[in-house]
This record gives sequence, C-alpha cells and structure tokens, in this order.
Amino acid sequence: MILPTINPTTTTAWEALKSHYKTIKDTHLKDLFTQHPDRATIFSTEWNDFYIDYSKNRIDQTTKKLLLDLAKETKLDQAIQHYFEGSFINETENRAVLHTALRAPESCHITVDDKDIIPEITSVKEKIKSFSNQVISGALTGYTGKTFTDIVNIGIGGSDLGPAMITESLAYYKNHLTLHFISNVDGDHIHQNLKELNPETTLFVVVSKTFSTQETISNATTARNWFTQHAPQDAVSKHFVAVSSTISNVTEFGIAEDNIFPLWDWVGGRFSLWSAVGLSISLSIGYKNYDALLTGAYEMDEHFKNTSFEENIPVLLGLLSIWYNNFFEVESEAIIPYSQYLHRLPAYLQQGIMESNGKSIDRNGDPIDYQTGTIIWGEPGTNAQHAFFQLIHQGTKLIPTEFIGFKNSLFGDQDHQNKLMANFFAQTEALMNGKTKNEALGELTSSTSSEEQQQKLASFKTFIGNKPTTTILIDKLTPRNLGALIAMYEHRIFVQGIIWNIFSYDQWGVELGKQLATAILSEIDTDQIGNHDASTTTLLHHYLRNK
Ligand code: G6Q
Repeated sequence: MILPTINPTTTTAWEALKSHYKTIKDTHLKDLFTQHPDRATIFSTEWNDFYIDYSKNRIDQTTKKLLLDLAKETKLDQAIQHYFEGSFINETENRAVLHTALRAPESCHITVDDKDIIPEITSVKEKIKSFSNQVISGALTGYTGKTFTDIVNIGIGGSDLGPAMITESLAYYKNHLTLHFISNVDGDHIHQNLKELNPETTLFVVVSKTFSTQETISNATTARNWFTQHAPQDAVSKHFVAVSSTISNVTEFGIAEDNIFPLWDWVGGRFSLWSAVGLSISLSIGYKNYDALLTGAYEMDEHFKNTSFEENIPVLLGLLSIWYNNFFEVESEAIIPYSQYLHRLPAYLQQGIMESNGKSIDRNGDPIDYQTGTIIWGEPGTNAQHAFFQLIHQGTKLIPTEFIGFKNSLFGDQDHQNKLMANFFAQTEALMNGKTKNEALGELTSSTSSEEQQQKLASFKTFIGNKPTTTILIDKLTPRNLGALIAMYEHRIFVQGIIWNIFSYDQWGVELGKQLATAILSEIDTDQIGNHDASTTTLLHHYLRNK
C-alpha cells in the first residue's frame, strides 16, 4: 500500500467535526459576520491573479481548524508527496498519476520505473509545437495543396472533454482554424459535422489513449470512409493524425507512425489535456498560448505542493466540500462561471470530479459507509439565474455554490462587464442574507392589497438565506489563469479522494455498461435477442421491430 488507508470516520477530527457540526448547523451566516466583522479577511486568500473568498461558508475558526486536523490525520501531506513523485498511486491499475509532470519545466527530473520522463515529454511538446506551427502557418497543406481550414477532433470522455472545454474557454485567443469535436457514437453527430466539411482542407485528429474505444474507432472509420470517397487513398496520411499510447492499434487502423503523437499510461484520460491530447488546443490557439496554459497549471502545482494547508487553495476548497458533503449531508454542489466562454466547464468538471471520486470501496477494499463523490452541476451566470437559481434561493435543498468571475472582460465592454459582475456579487449576497418576512412586508405596504393578503404574499417573497457560496475572482480569462484554475480542481479531487480513503484515478464503474452494450450489439446485428430481464427484452423487441 502506497497511500495511507485511514478510514476518515475513525479519526479524532471526524468525531470532533460531528459534535462541532451540531453547534454551528443552525447559525446564520449573517450572524457569523456580525460576530466577526473581519471574516472576509480571515476566510480569504490571494494567490497570483486569484482572490478566493470563502467567508460566506458555514464555518468558523474551529471548523477550519478541525478540517485541517482531518487532513493531517488522514496523512494528506504524505499522499501529496507520493502524487508528485510518481509513486504508483493508481494502485488498482498499477500506474503512476503524473499529469503534473506534463507541465513541469524541462529542468525537472521525474522518474517512472527509474527512467526520467521529462526528455520524452519535451520531445512530444516539440512535435506538437512544430506540427501546430506548420498547420497554422499553412506550411503543411492538404492533398490538393490547399491550406487547412478545419480541424476535427475525434475522441470521447477524457479525449474530448478537455480539449473541447479549453478551446471553447479560450475562443478569444483562437486563430483562423475552425475546430469541431466529434465524440458521440450517435451517427447523426458525425454526419451533421461532415456535411459542412471540405475534405481538401480538413485535418482529422483521432484521439484515443487505447485506440480501441468503440465510439472513437467507429467515428474515425466513418470519417476515413467519407474522406476516401472524395480523396485518393494515399491522401489519408496528410489528413489523419492520431494521439495515442497504443501505437500498434493506430498503425493497424492505417495511420502512419510519423503521424502519431504519443502519450503514456501514467496520464489518466480525464487529466490528459496537458499531454498530446491537447493537440487540438495548440492548433486552435497556437503553441505559445497552449504553453501558457501549462505554465499556469504548473504554478498551481507548486502552490499545492509547497503551501501550508492553512493557505492552500485546493486543500481548503476540498475540505469545504467534505464539510458539506459529510456533515451537512448536501447532495450536490453547483459551479457557476460568470463567463460565457466557460460554458463547458461544469460538464468538464463533472467528469473530473464524479468519475474520480464516485467510489464506494475504500483503499482497503472494504465497502464505505460514509458519503463520497459530490454531484456537480452548473451553467454560466447570468443565464443560470434565469433558470435554476430559484431552487438554490428558495428550494428545500442546501446547495453550496461556487462563483467564478473575472475582473476584466476580454473585449473591454465595461458597461456589460459591470452589469455581469453586479449580478455576480448580488447573487452571493442574496444567497447569504436572504430577505426576512418583515423586509418582504415592507416592500408590499404601498400595494393596494389587504393586510391579510400582504401577510400571505410576504411568505412567498421571503428568503431564508444562509446559503453557502465561495467566490473565485480572477483578474482575466487568460490561458495561464485557466490552466491554474483547472489544476486547482484537479488537486481538490486528489485532496477529497485521499481523505475519503478511495482510489480517485481508476474508473471501473464505466466498464459494465460497455460489456453489456457489446453483447447487445451482437444480438441486434444478428436479430437474436439473448437472455435479459423482461423490461430489456421488451425494449429490444420494440427496437428490432423498427429496424
Ligand atoms: C477518463 C476515462 C475515459 C476515457 C475515454 C476515452 O479518465 O478514462 O473518459 O478518456 O473512455 O478513452 P480512450 O482515450 O482510450 O479512447
């Protein structure tokens, strides 16, 4: 066992947190601010271009101390060391977890199986750089000599969400190339995209670590067939490149070895955008911006590795999440970016957070009897305010919400920016303070309704408040700051996984559905329905009737 295997509920800190919870659970955030007007200073931290305010959370100094004790008792410090050193902490797959090495400077030495991996990483980065430069500049052309106009990233899960989210988030920095992301095995997805493409000017980037994923191989095959219907067979090598750690599968598919950008088994799919999986990012925003993304992530790695837990952003935010999940027993957390560019961030984080920490067996192999894996959801503000915010404000569920905003807009329209940020600040204030019935009544007194009607209506217009929020205020949406933000979430996943005593870097839970789909596909293909439960059998009959 490399990582500690401590059941968090057996620690002294956990017991203390349980009793402490009883003393604080009914306290209103408004009262916490009245008691300690300096909370905003005490519970906030500044780092590079980030200002994190976690003072609107239902915590006091004792909560913070006990949560930090929990991190110490579960030996988080030792675990962090193992993580960065490349110990095989993905024990169920017998692998290191080293996406952090992908953003480390060339001067670092990080070894896996006694081999320094930095030179290999550097040489792949060089390959990404030179290839992106050539495609962007037009030095590399398609089979008819025309420059590329469209890049199609074919991949799914970790081989799609990262590059798709980043290229959307950094669309402001993009060049003339149009990016397309094809992930779903739903044929309508690829055919809708192909309809708009010109084979002469389209470059396909097939991304699959294993190069055996059903969706990706089907989509890549359909793309290649479409391409060769228009272009000669030998033009495939000019229009198809691959990102993979399984070279033999790629060459078997028909992509030449020179056109392969490798990655390694110590890069987990959902943490792979920092590897060659990020090729589409580099093509879209240029290598320099892609490198700045990596630098930002590296800076967050250093912060996480070297900062005392009291001021350590991923540690503090991870502990807050545990506080709500395990003591308040909240069911979900919302993440609301106040930037339309970040509209794919919640979906990206859903994979990172829920695939990593949605586990119910602990690191000893025993079933878990406490809550793990938080449910994450969200949409950009202000749109979300006009949709589901009602439930956060007045529903029966407690939903800790994270607000991500930027001080500066990218196009510099100050009028819009002020309106956007006014909403950003107003929401956390409203969620905290709420509105008392008296305040609601006060607003109604001038109306013509009777006092009885006013009393009744005021109940509907009352907000209890006391809804926890965390505010992440960043100077500007730059590649570097985005890199740091994503790395911050990656490390929070780690913190929570360590404390919950689970393995965060495997994903066995996605296997069963895949196995059954393979079996059902052959039944559909042969029109022979096998042995299923009555519901599945009936559904299959309905489907086959239409085939
Ligand atoms: C992520 C998962 C998963 C994976 C996809 C694609 O951590 O492992 O989302 O990225 O299943 O796998 P391939 O890259 O092997 O096609």
